[in-house]
Amino acid sequence: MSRLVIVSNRVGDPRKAAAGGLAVALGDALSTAGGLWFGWSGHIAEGTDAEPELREQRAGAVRLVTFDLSKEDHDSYYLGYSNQALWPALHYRLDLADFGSGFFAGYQRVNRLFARKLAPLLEPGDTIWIHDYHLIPLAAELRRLGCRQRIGFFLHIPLPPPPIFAAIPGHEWLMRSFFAYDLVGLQTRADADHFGRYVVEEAGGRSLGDGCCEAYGDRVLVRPFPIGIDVDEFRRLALSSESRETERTLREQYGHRRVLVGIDRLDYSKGIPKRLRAFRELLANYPENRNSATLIQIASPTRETLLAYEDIRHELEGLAGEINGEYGELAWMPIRYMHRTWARRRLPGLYRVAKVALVTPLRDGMNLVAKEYVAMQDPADPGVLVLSRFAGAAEQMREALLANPYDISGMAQVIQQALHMPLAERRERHKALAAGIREHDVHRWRTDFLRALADVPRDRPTAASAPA
Ligand code: ADQ
Repeated sequence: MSRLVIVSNRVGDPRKAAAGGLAVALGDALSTAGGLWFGWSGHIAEGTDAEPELREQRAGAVRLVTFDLSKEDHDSYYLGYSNQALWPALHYRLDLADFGSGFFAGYQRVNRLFARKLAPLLEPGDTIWIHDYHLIPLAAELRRLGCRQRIGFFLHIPLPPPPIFAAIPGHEWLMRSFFAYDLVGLQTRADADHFGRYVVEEAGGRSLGDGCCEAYGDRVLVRPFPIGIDVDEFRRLALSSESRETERTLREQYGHRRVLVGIDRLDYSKGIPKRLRAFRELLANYPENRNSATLIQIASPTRETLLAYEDIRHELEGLAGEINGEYGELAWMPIRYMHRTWARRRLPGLYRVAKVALVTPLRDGMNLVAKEYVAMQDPADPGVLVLSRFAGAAEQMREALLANPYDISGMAQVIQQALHMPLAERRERHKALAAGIREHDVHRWRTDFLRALADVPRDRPTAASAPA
């Protein structure tokens, strides 16, 4: 088996349970295969001029190799192009996208830096797996340096339809960059269809079937690989003292009430304000839930320095305060809002106590919280998952109660249905959902992707696609 080299913007220590779908899924992948994980250390270097040095740590069988970014590179590549241009645009939020001057140059410069630092560490037989929107052009940069290894790419966030993708300045260049890979993995069939449509409608190329796309005189294989969770690992977490203690405390505190839960990074794509508004509407339209239903919303801090994130934070604090002010009683607060990251070990306890999970993003690549919630339910008396039809997970999890997060009254109705669903229906839906998350777990995701990458026929010149 060839050595696996994973490249992502941030390198996570697979021994530590981190908050963030990417770190969790890749930690699982690397611990099994061994190999090298390469990326930014998360630190900003003092001074700006010197070429950054590589640092190496070992985590069991895995080598973790990282480097620092200069402040300028961090601001333009990471905060700028990745998180103020690509993140909103790929989540269909062109209104929030800032294609500011200097961002794009920083993005190109740092991708070149990644390639320059990584290329000397590579061995001829390596399989390279690059992750996410920060590093779309990395394969093209590596090809330019002569790397001929198999290189796969996985996009953790959505790939929007052609009219939205084509609004990104430089979209042609971005799309050409995908063609330097052997395999491009996307979360859903819909994302893969969008890619194929762009190739035909915007690039004048052809979709040759079975995910093979042809354009720019080159070919790339583009397929959906829906990411999953490690069901057993997550269930084991439920046995930890932290999880059990959390469950016990919550049951004591909320024993006779119905707990609903929302767990997200505090990001505008997650639709938290609309969720809170729907919960307010539930209390207004269905008064039997007053003094009974309690929404525990945990929103972990993320990208705090960006204005859009500060805005949403203030909006949420205001909303939670308003709703509690309007409906709260001395002995009951409708919303418990916490702006912090919960230790991963405590999450199972919270999922188990919740009768309903509200996973209602406006747009999400997949959403692993939906899968974690299902994994933690008691099959004999399971809770109900309310899932946005715009989460990638909705393509697989059809037995959830699907909701349109833009329709506040409709969402309130769905929450009401979830809170009052008969046991037989809850069991039936849960059974199907639990089978699905077990079948499409993180191991299946990893092995399907790596097998497809190993199987790509290599009958093309590998440097052909590097866009200028
Ligand atoms: P994220 O946007 O980070 O990931 P998600 O899939 O929900 O979203 O993963 C979140 C992970 O972080 C889960 O394991 C969850 O338990 C944890 N987490 C979230 N909020 C937390 C909190 N407040 N406290 C503690 N832990 C928290 C990106 C894409 C997703 C895609 C993943 C994986 O945006 O669409 O599913 O990558 O590909």
